[in-house]
Amino acid sequence: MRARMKLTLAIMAAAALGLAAVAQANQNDNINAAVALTLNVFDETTNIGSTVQPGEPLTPPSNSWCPENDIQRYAGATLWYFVTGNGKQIDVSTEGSAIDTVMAVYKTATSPSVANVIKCSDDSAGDLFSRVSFQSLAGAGYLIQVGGRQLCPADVAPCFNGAGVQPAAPPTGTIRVIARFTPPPPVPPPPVVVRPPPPEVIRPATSLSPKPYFRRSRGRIVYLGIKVGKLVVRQLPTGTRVQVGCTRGACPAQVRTAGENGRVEFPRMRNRKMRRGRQIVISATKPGAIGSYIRYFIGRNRAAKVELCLKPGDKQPQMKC
Ligand SMILES: [Ca+2]
Ligand SMILES: [Ca+2]
Repeated sequence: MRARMKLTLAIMAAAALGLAAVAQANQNDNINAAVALTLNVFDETTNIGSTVQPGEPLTPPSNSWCPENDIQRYAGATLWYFVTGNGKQIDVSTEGSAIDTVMAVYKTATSPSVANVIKCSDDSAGDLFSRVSFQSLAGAGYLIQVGGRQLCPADVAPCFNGAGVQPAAPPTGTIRVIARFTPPPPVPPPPVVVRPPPPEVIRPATSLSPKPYFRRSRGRIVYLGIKVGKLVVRQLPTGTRVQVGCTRGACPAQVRTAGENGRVEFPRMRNRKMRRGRQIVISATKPGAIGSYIRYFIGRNRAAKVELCLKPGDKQPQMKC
């Protein structure tokens, strides 16, 4: 009873605010005159003088499809509204109405019935106001029925059981209806995948400054290989370990580590004669980096360079750069 006293006070407050004065007449008394609601815009219409049409589904005829608080509800002096689904959640409420309302939503544009009712509500919006939320289909029509909550003589169930217990006259006054669309909850962003940075790639520049290495024999020049001018390895990340060796012991194994200038030179290769068929092998490596593996194949009077890459930690090349 306290709630109903609150509603009385709410009605008085609404009257003070002139709520009833702006309400429209009940032009949407009948189903085929349902008023189209604009989403997020209040409609204020009085149900004074509204009726229940013959065959109109009332809200509800039994508590099997409006079980709120397990008390049967019965809407009288009904008004009808219409919304078009937008594929999102739609929330319809009578909050702020001047009377105790009951509401039902039907998935149909023309013929509401027990078979197509979606949901009904008596007091879901609090303070005896009604609220129905439903997932709409884009383009589908929905009829909304709102009436005054029919009161039984003692306000106890059953209000109306078709066995002769008749309800009292339904409350009438300004009914305020709003349909809001509720966007679906935001989809959480995909987890950020933190990928490790790509490994550093060592791509040195090398030079031998080679000159043909030959001897004269009976007035003819016989090419024996090349003579290294100087072996310089440049464009090295700081800390790169550069190792130089030759096949058939043609040169001593040598190791240098690059400083900030990114350059190392191998003085023991200076003016070194490399006979045809020998190879100079240069590897440049650094922990965690893709290293460089270079072979110079000594020919008759030139050196052919082949460069491969070393996976981090490997000593033999397994990949092309
Ligand atoms: Ca009606
Ligand atoms: Ca109610």
